[in-house]
Amino acid sequence: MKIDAVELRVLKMRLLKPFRTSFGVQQDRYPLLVRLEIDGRSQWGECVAGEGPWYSYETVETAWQILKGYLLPAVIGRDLVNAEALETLFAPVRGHHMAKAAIEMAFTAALAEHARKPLAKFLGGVRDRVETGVSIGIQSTVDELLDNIGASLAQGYRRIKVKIEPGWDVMALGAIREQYPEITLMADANAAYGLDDADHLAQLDRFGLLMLEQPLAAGDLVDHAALQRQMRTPICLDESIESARDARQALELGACQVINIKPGRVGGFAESRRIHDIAANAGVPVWCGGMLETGIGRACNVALATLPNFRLPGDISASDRYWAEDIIEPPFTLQRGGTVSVPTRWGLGVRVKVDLVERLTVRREMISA
Ligand code: OSB
Ligand code: MG
Repeated sequence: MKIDAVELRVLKMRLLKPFRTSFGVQQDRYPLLVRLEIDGRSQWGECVAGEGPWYSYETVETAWQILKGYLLPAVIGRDLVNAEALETLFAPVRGHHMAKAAIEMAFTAALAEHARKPLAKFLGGVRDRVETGVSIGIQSTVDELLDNIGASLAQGYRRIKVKIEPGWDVMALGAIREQYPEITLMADANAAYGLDDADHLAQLDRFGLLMLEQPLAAGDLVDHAALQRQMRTPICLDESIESARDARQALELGACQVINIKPGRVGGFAESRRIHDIAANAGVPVWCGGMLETGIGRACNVALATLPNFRLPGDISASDRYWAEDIIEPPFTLQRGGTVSVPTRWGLGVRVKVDLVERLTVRREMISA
């Protein structure tokens, strides 16, 4: 199959509520969408890069630039038999996995459609629904945090993840456990601590957390291994794992017991699958993270999370958790048991509301050979 041209767009979308992490607070999301033209048909994809270089060095601006300047010129007009062929053409560009993944995932969805299979089946998925949880940002008060958790549980979410940072950790988690001793609870620090905080972090052991996500800096595999030796709570890595190589080294070092896979962070579905397999062979469960995606990225995450070793609920909430109106149809909704149904139509499996996308677009450009 050949990609004839690619349209890049940035949308402006207001989050229903501001989202605060240890990096800062966010009210508007500027999703970068790609539309591949393949055999006269459109295939949409989403780049998950953030607005600023906090979670990753990649941003909406850098992804646009790397796509336009390097990645798209390397692939437009070339015959591509599979996603691995695309990866080979992208390989000379160091890093920039989110930019690469936007194309790789859209192209994989096109391959699935061509093979007349839903994306999940094309990837080797084994489920028709996936378990989801919510990621709750840092709140101004403990009361707000408890209200937020109560509302999420009432909606049917079965796993609660809360963002933590120094000053919003032991006290906040203690308050949650007092009110909700039994819920499946975990915390995500987004790299806000150092190994000097090991004694402090070890206090989290008493809360029976499902896991502690990314306590230390992205590059600190060795320090994560040292921290894991000092705590019972399983450490999960997010920012640290950008490739299958990172996953292998993290597991060899004992730096984590769980891996959060975000296909955008690792360059797409093919690399996600490799990480999935490495973890499965090591007996380590994985789950699918989220990046405040629109329905397009959400559909990709749902499909990926159907692979067998995605054994823990993902950050794949329903469309209405973040958006007043999603840009896809039908929107993702929460089903019984805190699950989301896997689309059964061929390819990406959801229809993009092109008129709405048009109205939300703040920047666009067509890239062709
Ligand atoms: O660390 O998992 C993270 C959102 C943006 C960047 C990083 C993270 C997150 C989330 C939200 O936790 C997950 C979601 O999309 O629901
Ligand atoms: Mg995280």
